[in-house]
Amino acid sequence: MAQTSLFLILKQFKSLAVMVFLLMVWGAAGCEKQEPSGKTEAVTEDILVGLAGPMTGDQSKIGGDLERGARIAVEEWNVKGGIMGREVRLEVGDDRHDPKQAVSVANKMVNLGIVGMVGHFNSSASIPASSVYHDAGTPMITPGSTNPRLTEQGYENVFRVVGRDDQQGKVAAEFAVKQLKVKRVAILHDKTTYGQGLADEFRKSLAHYEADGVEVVSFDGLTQGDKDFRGILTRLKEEPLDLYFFGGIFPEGGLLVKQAKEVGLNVPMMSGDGVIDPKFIEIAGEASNGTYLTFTPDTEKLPQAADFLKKYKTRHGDELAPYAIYAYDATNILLKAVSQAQTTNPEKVIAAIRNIKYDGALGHVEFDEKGDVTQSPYIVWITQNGRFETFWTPPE
Ligand code: ABU
Repeated sequence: MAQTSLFLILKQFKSLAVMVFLLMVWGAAGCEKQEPSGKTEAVTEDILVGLAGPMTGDQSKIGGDLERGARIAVEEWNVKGGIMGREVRLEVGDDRHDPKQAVSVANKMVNLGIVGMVGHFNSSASIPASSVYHDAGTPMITPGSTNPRLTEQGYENVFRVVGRDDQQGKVAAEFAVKQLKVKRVAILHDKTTYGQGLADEFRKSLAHYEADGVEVVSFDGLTQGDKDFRGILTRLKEEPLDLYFFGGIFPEGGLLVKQAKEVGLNVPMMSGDGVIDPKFIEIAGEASNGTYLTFTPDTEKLPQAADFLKKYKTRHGDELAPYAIYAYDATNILLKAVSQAQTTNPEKVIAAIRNIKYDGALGHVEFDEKGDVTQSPYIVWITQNGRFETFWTPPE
């Protein structure tokens, strides 16, 4: 089979000749070699890429998508012969979208000698974990964390291949006011770094339209993991409202729209990139129809995404996996940087990521001085007939 890598074949045979060959490759790769910067390379035969996200629990669909996307990238590099003659291997950590667990995963990854981290997904995990990677000098590229604070810390090792919630909140507010013509808006959030942060950004952007009579009538936090939001939704129903906004992730987002219909709150919900997952539609059923969401443009329409999507769907089926492609590109950027630098020395890999010009499945990626992508990617989607469809693109 074409994908059977040289490394797997080598592992099958324990002859003396193979052992000698492996030792030569290992030596040539400079395991534990001292780089000019003074930093010691990881003591490992393989090139280890870390990946972490919510692999178990209510957001595990996203964690699985990330892992499947990253594995395709790793496999493609190994089919090409690895990097510097070394096999690339993925080490997966489960942070359960819990900040403490994320720090624990980060420490484990650093101790394992990863060349860099693809992760974490949740901003509430990425931000505390980023301090661990920063102290260790380990590069980190998140495929999903959008809270602005992540790249505002001044950490030279931190990057993201997604946009930021200040950009996302602005697009959501512009759409709500100029397209939906809303005047009275309620805002809910899940009290997480991402959810409350996005809700704050949406509120800030709406404030620019106060002179047009736009008003935020309430701003309330829910508890992530709760299952019954009928109380607060019933209270919102008593208000004259045009829209309610939710900053949070699909498990709560799905319950909110479902229960809103049950209590008779018949105005649309708008939310962000944490809700765009097929599980949202599965949870909410028909009530999901008419929900507006900010996310990036449709990858199905990107010619450069076609090969990845074909490979992904052949292996894992047609179910939408919005963040798999982000993990795929993030992994490729990290590995391209290692390949360009021809070393796993973290300072050199970070410098290579900073200067990268990468044409991947999502298009062209370059990073600004903070580690953010140079273009704001957000458009508005709608849920219709049990599927997500692109709906509105902000004017340039
Ligand atoms: N940006 C989608 C949700 C992940 C996060 O930033 O927490």
